[in-house]
Amino acid sequence: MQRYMGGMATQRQREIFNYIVRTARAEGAIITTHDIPDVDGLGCAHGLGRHIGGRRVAIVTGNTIQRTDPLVDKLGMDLKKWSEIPKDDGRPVIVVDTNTPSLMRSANGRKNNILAVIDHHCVTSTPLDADVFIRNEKAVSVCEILASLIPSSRIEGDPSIALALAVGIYGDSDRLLVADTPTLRVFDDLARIHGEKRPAIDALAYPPLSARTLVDLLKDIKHLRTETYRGKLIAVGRTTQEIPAVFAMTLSNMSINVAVAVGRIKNGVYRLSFRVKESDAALGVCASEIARETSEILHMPKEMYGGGHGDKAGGVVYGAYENVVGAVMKSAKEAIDRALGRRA
Ligand SMILES: [Mn+2]
Repeated sequence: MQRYMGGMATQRQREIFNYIVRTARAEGAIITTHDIPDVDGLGCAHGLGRHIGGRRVAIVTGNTIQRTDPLVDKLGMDLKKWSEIPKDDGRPVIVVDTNTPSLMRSANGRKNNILAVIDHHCVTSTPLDADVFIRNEKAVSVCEILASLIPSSRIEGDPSIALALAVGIYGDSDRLLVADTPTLRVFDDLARIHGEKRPAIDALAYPPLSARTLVDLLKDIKHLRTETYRGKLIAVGRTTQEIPAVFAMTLSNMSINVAVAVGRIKNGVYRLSFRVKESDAALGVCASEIARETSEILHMPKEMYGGGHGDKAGGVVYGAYENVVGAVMKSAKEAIDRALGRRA
C-alpha cells in the first residue's frame, strides 16, 4: 500500500494521476499554470515536474513577478515562456492551479492538447478543455492536492518537492491562517522533510515588499473608490502593480470587507483581483460570484468569465474604467445582499 501525506485526493483521482504521470513520462509534458503565477501554482508545477522527471518536461508560464523570484531561485526552476515553445510542439499540456481560460492569456492559441487540469478552484462556466480533471475545491492549495497524489516515499526522497509544496500551501493559506488541522499536518511533514524552518518558508512565500512597491501601493490607495453598504466596506481601485493581487491583498489586510484591485493590461482591458475578508466569505459573500457577475455585467464572452474561491478570485474584463468600477460595485452589493438576505 502506498502512503500519502495529504487527504485531498480520492483513490480514483490517484488512478487518474498515475495515468497522467505515465503519459507524461512517455511523451514529455508542458506544465503550466495561471498567468502571473503565485507560489502555489509554481510550487505545484515544480513538484509535478520533479515527480515526472526527465528532460522532456518543461515548465512554461506567462510573465512572472518579483514576489515569486525567491522561490524560483531557491528551487532552481528553469521557467520557459510560451514564445519559446514551437507551435507544433506535440507534448501534452498539464495545467495546475486554474481551470479558467481567461487566466491563461499568455498561452493564447496554445490551449489545445491539454492532457490534464489539476486544480482547487470552482469550475468556471466555460472551463479549459482537458482530457482529465483532478479537482478538489476543499483543498486550500493545489500543492496540498499534489501532496495527496504523489506517494510519501517519493516526496521523502526528494526534499525539493517537499519544499515547493510546503511554500505553496503556506502561500495559499494566508500564512496557514486558513489551514485546518489536517492541512497543518501536511505542511509540517513537508517542512520537516526539507528541514526548512518557518521563517525561511515565510520569506519564500511572502518576501517583503520593496520600498518602491510600498510607495506605489500608498499612491494606489489615494485613488481608491470606497462605499459602505449594509455595514460592509467595499473598496475598488486602480493599481500600479503588475499583479493586482498585491494591492487587493494589502487592502484585505486592512480588514476591508470586499477589496477589488483593477490592474490595467492596456486601454480598455483590465485584470481584476477580488478579495473578500475571511469572515465575510464564511457568511457567504463569495469572491468568485462577484468576479463572475462583474464579467456578466460587462458582457464578457462566457469563456472570459472570472472565477476563483470564496475569498479570492480573479478575472480579465474589457470596458471603460468607470464601467468596470461600476460593475464591480454592483456585483459586490448583490453578493452582500445574497449573503445577508440568506441570514435574515
Ligand atoms: Mn492556488
